[in-house]
Formats: sequence, structure tokens, C-alpha cells
Amino acid sequence: MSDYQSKISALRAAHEALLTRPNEPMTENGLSTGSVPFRLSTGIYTKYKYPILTAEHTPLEWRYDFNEQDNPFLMQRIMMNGVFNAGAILFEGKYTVVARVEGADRKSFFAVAQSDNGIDNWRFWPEPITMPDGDNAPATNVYDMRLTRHEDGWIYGIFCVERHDETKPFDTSAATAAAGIARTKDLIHWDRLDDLKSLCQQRNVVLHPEFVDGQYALYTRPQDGFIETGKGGGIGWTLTPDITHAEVRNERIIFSRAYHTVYEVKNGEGPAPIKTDKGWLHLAHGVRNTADGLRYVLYMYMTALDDPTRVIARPGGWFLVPEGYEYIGDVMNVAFSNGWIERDGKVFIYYASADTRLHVATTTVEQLLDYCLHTPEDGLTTSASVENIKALVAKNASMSK
Ligand code: M1P
Repeated sequence: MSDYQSKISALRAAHEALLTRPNEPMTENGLSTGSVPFRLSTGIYTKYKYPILTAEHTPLEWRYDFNEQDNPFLMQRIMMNGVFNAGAILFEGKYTVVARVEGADRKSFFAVAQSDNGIDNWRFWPEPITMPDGDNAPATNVYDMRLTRHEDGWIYGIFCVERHDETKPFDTSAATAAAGIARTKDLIHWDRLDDLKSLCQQRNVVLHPEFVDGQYALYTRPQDGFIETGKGGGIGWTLTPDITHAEVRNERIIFSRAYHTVYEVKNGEGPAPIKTDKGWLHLAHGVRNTADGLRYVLYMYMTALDDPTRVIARPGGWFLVPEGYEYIGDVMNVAFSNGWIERDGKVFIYYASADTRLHVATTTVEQLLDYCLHTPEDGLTTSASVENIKALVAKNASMSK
């Protein structure tokens, strides 16, 4: 074997070792394990030692030219920056994500990866998704797909479509965000439908899995600007009769931002909600400002089965935050999720840290319901929080009498 071939073999062996590395739960007897135990486990879910997908997991064929004449130093020709914010779905019996892969050139694209157990041995399909523009203006960047298996029989992907704001031709940072909509049966061929028509910018738009009043139902996140939600903040809701020409009409906010909460500055729906016999389970992200910049955390809420807009449980505070090395990356202090999979009562939460890598946390529907229905609400003041703690102390004390 030539030196060049040996180098390729070593590269492939290292890549294979990464892809097949078993993952390890980070919790034992209710305590976090691992080299940097940051806090005691919450007991609500189990995090795992290794991220499930990173830039290093992307296929070598996407990055290397393996022709010795053309690439004598065996260097990467196209570099990858990160794999994060993934939509998730059970597809043909496999745990499947449509991940946001970001190249070194800052362009995000979608790529499918699958695993048999949802926790490790993830493998990307050979090629990234080719997402057509359809009749829409070409996008500069696309990201954060929410996958919904809708009762109409299609799998929908709704994602952010970013374009330069042409009303500000001299501002190279001016951008607009809209919701792109595509549907598929095989995750390979995507029919691109019209972008969601909206009077304001939109990101974090999610399709509800069922018809509501005979119409398609969308969770929205109206925003005045590309970054600031402005007066349009909150998780919104709209019904649209024709998903091929979807339009925001009579939008109303179903989960508002609130002063001095983890969703003071912004929030947004995560994946499509999970239906349970007690109501719809929702995972969302909340954003607050700090001296160190924005902090993104995950929180949960529940809505009524017969009315997905009526909030019936609002556990206070965050549900999942970046911990240990999860803090560090391209955008520090960010936990973000747009995908989860429920299978036989077990829930696999796919969350990303620092806009850099993708992780899994496992739990059950039973635990999530218990969390949502028995965690005190945020009373919005210090005194209310102290009263919650005192009530718990009193309850525990009464047991020892
Ligand atoms: O950088 C953190 C996140 O910022 C955006 O979320 P939001 O629209 O709520 O501000 C998105 O760009 C998301 O991709 C990113 O992870």
C-alpha cells in the first residue's frame, strides 16, 4: 500500500472509530457522572457523555478529494463548522434527524443522519439534501428544520429561509427571515411549497401534526427584525386552509414573553408537540439577556388536547441548559432544540449546544407529564419563588411528623 493509501486508511479508521464510539449516560443513581459534573442531575432526563453529531461526523467524501494527483497533501478541500439544530422523526424504524450542517463558509444546509438506537452510531446519508427554491426567491441560507408527520400523509419540513434585506443595500449584515415549507415522503425528494406569507418576519415556525378546524395549524414566531422580535414576540398560532400557499391570518400569541423569566427577550416553539392522553407536550426555547450576551435555554409547557392553543401547564424556569463543555462553541451559552422522537413512551430529545454540536437526552412521556404538571409555575417575583420553596419544605416536614 502506498503512503498515500495508508494515510487514507488511517483517516477512515479514525472516522469509523468516532462514528461507532458507544455513548454513555451521564447519570447514575440520580447524580451526574463524567469528568465535569456541573450540577446534580435533575432526574427529569438523562444526558449523554458525547455529542451524537459534530462536524467531524460528516462523511469524509464531503470534505476530502481522495485523488493523490489533485490533493497530494490529503488536506480537507471543504471544511465543516458544525452540526446542530436538527429536526427529528422516526423514519422506517430508525431514529432520523435532518440536521443543520454548517460549512466553514457559514452556509447551512440540511443532511439526514440515522441511528438504530437514537443514542449512538449515527451515520449521515451519502449526500446532503438538495432543497429546491420552488417559486420562491432564492435563499442565501436555510436552517433549523422542524419535521412534522402530518395526518394528511406527508412529512413536512418547515425551516428558516434567510435572505439579504434588499431595502438596505449598503448594509451587508441586513437580513430577513421567513418560513420555508417543503414536503416529502422519502426525505430525499422535497417539494418546495410557497414560503409562509406573513406581514412580518418569521422564524421558528412549526406545523401542528393534526388538522384544526379542518385547516393546517402553525406555531409562529413573529419578529420585527432579523434578530429582535420587537413587539411581535411570543409563540404565535395561525390556521391556514392551503399549505401549498400558506398564509398567516389572525395570528395570536399563545405563549408570551415575560419580564424577568427565562423567556424575557425571545422564545420560540421547538419541535412539533407530542400528543399524550393528558394534553400536548411542548418543548420551546427561551432567551434572556446577560452581561455576557444572550442565553438560550429550553423550557416546556402543555396545551389542552381539544385546543392546542390553551396552555394548561406552565412549569417555571428552564428545563434544560448548556452545561460543562456545552457552553463553549460558536455561539456561547446556547441550548436549542427543534427535534424530538417519542417511541413507546420513551422520548429522545435532540438538542444542540452553542450552535456547534448535537446531543441527545432521554426521558419518558410519563416523566415529562409529571414534570409539567407538578413543577410550580414561575410566580414572576422573588416572593412567589420563596413561597413555592417554603410550601415544599412544609410538605416534606409534614411527612416526618
Ligand atoms: O444562536 C442561537 C439561535 O438563534 C436563533 O434563534 P431565535 O430565532 O430564537 O433567536 C436561530 O438562528 C437559531 O438557529 C440559533 O441556534
